[in-house]
Amino acid sequence: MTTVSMKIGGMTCGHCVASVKKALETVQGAVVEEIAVGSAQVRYDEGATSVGALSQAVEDEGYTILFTH
Ligand SMILES: [Cu+2]
Repeated sequence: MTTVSMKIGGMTCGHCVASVKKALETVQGAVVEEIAVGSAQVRYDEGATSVGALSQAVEDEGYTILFTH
């Protein structure tokens, strides 16, 4: 398992937090460890998913990945 921190644009409120959390949790192999307005920390199985797939799930909800590390 690996952890990635994401800075996310477009999140403004608790609804956004819930939407991003749900989007990340639907990615197989991903566990949301921390989430707040503008950021998320996700632990994930490298054999099941990738930072690219996690980022795509967030962007599909209408938010922007500013950077990951
Ligand atoms: Cu919101």
